[in-house]
Amino acid sequence: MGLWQKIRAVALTDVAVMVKGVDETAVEDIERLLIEADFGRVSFEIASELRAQMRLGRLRTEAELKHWLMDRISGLADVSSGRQDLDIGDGTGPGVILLVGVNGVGKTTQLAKLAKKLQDAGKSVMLAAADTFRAGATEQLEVWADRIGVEYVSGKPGGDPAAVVFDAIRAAEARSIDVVLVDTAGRLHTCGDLMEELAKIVRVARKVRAGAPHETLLVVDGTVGQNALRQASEFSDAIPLTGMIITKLDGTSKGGAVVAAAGELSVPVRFIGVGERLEDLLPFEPRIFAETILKD
Ligand SMILES: Nc1nc2c(ncn2[C@@H]2O[C@H](COP(=O)(O)OP(=O)(O)O)[C@@H](O)[C@H]2O)c(=O)[nH]1
Ligand SMILES: [Mg+2]
Repeated sequence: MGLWQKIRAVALTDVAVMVKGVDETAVEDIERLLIEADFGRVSFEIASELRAQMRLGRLRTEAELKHWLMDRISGLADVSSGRQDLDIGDGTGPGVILLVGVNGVGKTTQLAKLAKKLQDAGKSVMLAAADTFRAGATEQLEVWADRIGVEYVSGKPGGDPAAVVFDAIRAAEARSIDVVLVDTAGRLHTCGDLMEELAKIVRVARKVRAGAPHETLLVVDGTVGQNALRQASEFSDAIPLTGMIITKLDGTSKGGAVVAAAGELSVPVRFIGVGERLEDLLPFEPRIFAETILKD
């Protein structure tokens, strides 16, 4: 059962509810359902606003309740201030886009998808394999680069990731390439070394190319629940984030946690990953997200 079906079941089956509007028990049930759907502390905010609506005698029908929740969830998800396009700098040199996040969230896959998107938009792209930590990470990126038909720069296994970024930006400058997409290592986000490594990558990128990194996107698995906020705040403490990508939203109406985290940190969600194929990356639309979360 989806979230909306559950809400409907607890809130709208009662005849009294239909007559008088959503009642206190129903509000508490909805609050619990939001918590279960990973909305975290935002659940309490939504519930208390719902309670206020209830006291005013609003939200008497199923349509009214659904509409109100939809507005509330899309408002919550909307920290983008309308920004959609990727910032790739002023064109005097390559734009630098960094993807960061813990292991297995889908960084390398989203990087490939972004490369394809940029290429389709007429941009030349270079991939930088700055995950020198995990065995096989460079090969995985090379396979994508070949498939998409873009260049890549890699380093030695165990080598300094910042050096790969340095080389990639220099190579992109020399070849007048528009965008460098940097893949980074994951490991545990609690690992201090990783955060230092990322901070160094940012410092080096900034030194080689003014304004770089133009985007630093945190990739978060949309199914991880409350871990999302912890991951997001740890990365955001270490390096400035310009956006988030929520992955693995195919076949799940989860993702509430990531959106709640985005809201809490004021870091906009920019894209969502909805599958493993190159075309499975969509711009994040708060309204569509809310509709998906609350689909019948
Ligand atoms: N279902 C689904 N799987 C994804 C998505 N994005 C990535 N994956 C899969 O998640 C796994 C880890 O992806 P990878 O890009 O290697 O993660 P990384 O460790 O962060 O670089 C792979 O099996 C991907 O195919 C997505 O949007 N949906
Ligand atoms: Mg990877």
